[in-house]
Amino acid sequence: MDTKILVTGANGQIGQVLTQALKKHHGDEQVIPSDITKLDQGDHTNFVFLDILNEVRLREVIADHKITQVYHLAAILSANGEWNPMKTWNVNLNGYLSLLEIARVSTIKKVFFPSTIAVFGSTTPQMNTPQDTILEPTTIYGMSKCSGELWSNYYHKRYGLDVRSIRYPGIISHQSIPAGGTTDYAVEVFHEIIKHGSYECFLTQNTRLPMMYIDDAIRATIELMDAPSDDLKTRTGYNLSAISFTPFELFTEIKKHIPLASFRYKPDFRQAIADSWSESIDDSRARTEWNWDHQYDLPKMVEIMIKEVSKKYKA
Ligand code: NAD
Ligand code: AKB
Repeated sequence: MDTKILVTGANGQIGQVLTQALKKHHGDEQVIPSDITKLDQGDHTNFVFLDILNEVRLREVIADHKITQVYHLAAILSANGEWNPMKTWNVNLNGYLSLLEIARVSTIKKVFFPSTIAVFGSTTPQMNTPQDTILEPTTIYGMSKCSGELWSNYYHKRYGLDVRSIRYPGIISHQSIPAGGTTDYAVEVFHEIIKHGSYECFLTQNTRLPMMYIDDAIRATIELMDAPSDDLKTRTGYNLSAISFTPFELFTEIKKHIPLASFRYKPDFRQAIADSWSESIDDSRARTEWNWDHQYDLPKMVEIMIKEVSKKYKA
């Protein structure tokens, strides 16, 4: 059977870039992007409206397109999740359970579930967080993703469904302006500095968090999904790491390019979320089992972000 890929939440920060990368990798016609809203601009090829909570429609889209793989990105992120915990649980976990149940008895052979560093909590070792560790998240987003990981593992062990997952760190990209997450400051800052020359950060200057440039995240996702199944011993979520920095370190790097840039700090409720997460991650298992290696460090990421975000505002 031909590979046919459904991407849910395809219009989000990761989805927009991943959809294009999947089209390049598998062919335009093989990829069906879906979301609850349509983008104003950009590539709408094969786009379908799909609310992950509409099980009937989900079943219909999978059957109509004879879907064989799903990249299930649809979710509500950490900061937004706290405004409506029940809705977040419903979208992030119940939506995922409907998909797993359909996958078990349909044409679907492989599922990608994006997990997150939000599965960690204040009882998790914060430095070099191990793969197998204490998972006691305190956000509803982290709780839903932690449960999602356990369900992924269950469906793999019990039904042989080929579910693969990465615990993404905060993703930094220039293609869209993310909203609703705790790591978003590291993207927002580029837009604000380039537009206005100043930025007020919602985290304190010494809040260290694991981060990753989008190209590394997309390559990791496709490499994990292409890896031989027998090599993958972890069916909850792989720890994945690239860079780890504080707002102060990021802003110092930005100042090397834009010396007049000014920064202030005004922590809000997102500070407590960030404080409960890890500072750095041990991803040696991903490096051993499917040869993961990051390519972007802080200086390289900052240079590209300034160049690409500047182009947007010049245009
Ligand atoms: P995003 O918020 O930018 O995009 C999520 C998309 O899901 C949006 O386009 C939204 O319209 C869609 N969506 C929301 N509710 C839906 C529903 N009921 N049905 C269908 N679609 C719905 O998120 P993102 O940053 O692109 O993240 C994608 C995935 O990766 C998420 O599952 C997220 O938890 C995970 N992740 C992201 C990051 C990051 O830093 N971006 C880090 C860790 C994990
Ligand atoms: C968020 O901040 O909620 C996301 C994540 C790390 O999962 N970027």
